[in-house]
Amino acid sequence: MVEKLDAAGRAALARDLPGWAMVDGRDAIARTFRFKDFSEAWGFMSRVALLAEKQDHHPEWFNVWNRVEITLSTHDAGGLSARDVALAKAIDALVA
Ligand code: H2B
Repeated sequence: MVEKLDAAGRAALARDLPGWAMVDGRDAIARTFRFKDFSEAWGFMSRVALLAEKQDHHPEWFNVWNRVEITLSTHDAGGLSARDVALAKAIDALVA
């Protein structure tokens, strides 16, 4: 079982992951990414997929053309954990 993020971890979210927001009604964070076109969006998704496999932690996501919406939550924890924070930071680094 994976531990849920503690109060300090949650307080750090706004500071460390300013592009991400809490999802209404769920213990999850989400961010929307926009690209020039589908090819750029798909390239980004491919890089995220490799990160996800490396971290054994996988996004919930939705893509329409140049837009990629990513939601992160830890199913094994029933909510946010440090794994979501680590993946979100790695995803942010792809677009930094
Ligand atoms: N991804 C996410 N988002 N949450 C999980 O709890 C999770 C995962 N668990 N990827 C991993 C895979 C688990 O199912 C495997 C067996 O390690």
